[in-house]
Amino acid sequence: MNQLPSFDGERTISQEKIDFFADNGHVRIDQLCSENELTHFSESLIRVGTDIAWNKDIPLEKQRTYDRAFHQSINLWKLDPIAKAFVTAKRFAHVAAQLLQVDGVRLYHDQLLNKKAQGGHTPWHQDAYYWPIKGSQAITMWMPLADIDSPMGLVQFAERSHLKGDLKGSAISGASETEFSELVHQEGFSLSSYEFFRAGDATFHAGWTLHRAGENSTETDRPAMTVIYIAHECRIQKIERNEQRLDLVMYLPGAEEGDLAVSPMNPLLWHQDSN
Ligand SMILES: O=C(O)CCC(=O)C(=O)O
Repeated sequence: MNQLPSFDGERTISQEKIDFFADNGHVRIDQLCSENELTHFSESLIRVGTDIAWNKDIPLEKQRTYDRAFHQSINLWKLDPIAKAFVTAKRFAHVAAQLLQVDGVRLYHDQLLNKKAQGGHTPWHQDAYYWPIKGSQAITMWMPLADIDSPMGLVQFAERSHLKGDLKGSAISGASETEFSELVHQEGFSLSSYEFFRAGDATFHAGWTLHRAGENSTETDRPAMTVIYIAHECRIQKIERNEQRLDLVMYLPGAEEGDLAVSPMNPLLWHQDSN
């Protein structure tokens, strides 16, 4: 622990990046964490995440479309001090706050998404479908923990789809892949992805940005860490679906509809007054 690099500093990003995110619903920030810094965290993140991934012992061919997409493990920060230092990094939270254009952000939750060698595609979906958060006040950071390129399954974004809000599609599944593929065609969304990532490069996407990822056709795993941030003064919306109710219980325990989105699971990670 003593030798961990510090993420306590801020990272100011350009107005161009902020505007790009507002227009397109995603943005890339190169080397948000340097490859060298990441080497201190990646082993622990992958180990802790792999230990708790619910589908890790089921052969790929026996899994549902969603589970075949990756081994998914949530809230690593509660289990391991090294994971906690990464997930609660002020540097990453500061970028999230600038993109959301708010003066503070809290943690919603983290996840390791380890797309296994020969793992399936990640179906089209909107993250905010699951969240009991009012408005467009949440954002996902996605950071590969190794160098990766297209055959390993990179994220594809439907440009400007976040501006449409809730597209009322299905939860992530074979059905969402079919429905949203048709919608992308109908709406004429152009698609965008980034071809190559060095470990520590990151993308941020808005909660309502429609996105998917390709399959991993290689023999090498594609581990990526995500951290979801919420604006520090956002509120809990009227619950419309079971997935939101489940998220509320798991990630905002004790909070209810209409309340500020705050619980012991949502530490304040960056605020302009504490700097
Ligand atoms: O890593 C992936 O395959 C998909 C990522 C994703 O859907 C997300 O971060 O919201």
